[in-house]
Amino acid sequence: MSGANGGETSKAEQPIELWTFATPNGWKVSIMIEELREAGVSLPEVDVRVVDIMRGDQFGDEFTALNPNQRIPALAHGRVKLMESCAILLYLGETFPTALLPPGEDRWDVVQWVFWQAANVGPAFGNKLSYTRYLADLPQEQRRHPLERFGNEAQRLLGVLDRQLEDRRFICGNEFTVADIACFPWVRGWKWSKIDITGHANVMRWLKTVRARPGVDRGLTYGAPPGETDQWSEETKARYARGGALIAANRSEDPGA
Ligand SMILES: N[C@@H](CCC(=O)N[C@@H](CS)C(=O)NCC(=O)O)C(=O)O
Repeated sequence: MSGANGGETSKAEQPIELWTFATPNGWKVSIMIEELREAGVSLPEVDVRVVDIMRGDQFGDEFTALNPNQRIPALAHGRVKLMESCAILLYLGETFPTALLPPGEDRWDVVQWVFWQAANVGPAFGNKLSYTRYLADLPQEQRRHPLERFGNEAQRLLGVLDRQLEDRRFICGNEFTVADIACFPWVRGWKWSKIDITGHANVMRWLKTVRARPGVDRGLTYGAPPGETDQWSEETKARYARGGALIAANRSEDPGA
C-alpha cells in the first residue's frame, strides 16, 4: 500500500477492519484493541463490521472471502487477512508491541497458554454451552453424555487454571497478557453455560481482577446491547437461545425476516 509520500504506509497508519459479533471469541479481539489503547498504543482507525451470526451473515461471500472457516472473528489489516481469534491476538500483540505479548523467552509461556485456550477451553466451554442452552430441546438421553463429557472437561480445565493462578496474579505472572484475554470471555460466561466456577477460588479472584480493567470493560461493550454488558435482559437471552439453536442445527434465520 502506498502512502502520501509514495512509500510504504506504515502498519500504524493502515486502518484495521474487525469483523465480529458479541460472543466470547469476538470479545477476545475487542478487549485486545481496548487494552492496546490502555497500554498507550496509538492504533489506526478500527472499522468494526458486525457479522450477525444468527442471521447467517458468516456465510456471505464477502465474509467467506476473508474467513474461509465462516466463523467470527476475522481481521483485515493492509495485506494481512486473518481468521481465528487467538491468531488475531498474536498478530495484534506482535504488530503493536506491549507487555500484552512480551518478547524473548517469556513470550513462549504466553503462547502456550493461548494455544491451551484455543485447543481446550474454547471447545469444551463452547460445547457445554451448546448442549445446555442451544440444544435443550433434544431428548435427554441424547444430551446426557455430551453434557457430562464437556462439563467434566470444563471442570478439569478450571482446575488447571486455578492451580496456575495459585501464586500468580495473572495466568503468566504479574503482567496481564493475551493469555488472560484469550481465557477471560469464556470463563466469564460461566452462568450462561452453567459451568460452576465457584469451587475455584483463584479463578474467581482472577475473573474479578480482569473484569475491573478499563480496557476489558470497554472491549466487552462491542456488540452488546447498551446497559447489558454484565447482565443480559430476558429478551437478549431469548435472542441468543434462538440464534444459538439455529446455529447448532446448522440453520440460520432468514436475513430478510
Ligand atoms: N476457533 C475459532 C472459533 C470461532 C467461532 O466458533 N465463532 C463462533 C462465535 S463465538 C461463530 O462464528 N459461530 C457461527 C457458526 O457456528 O456458524 C476462533 O477462536 O476464532
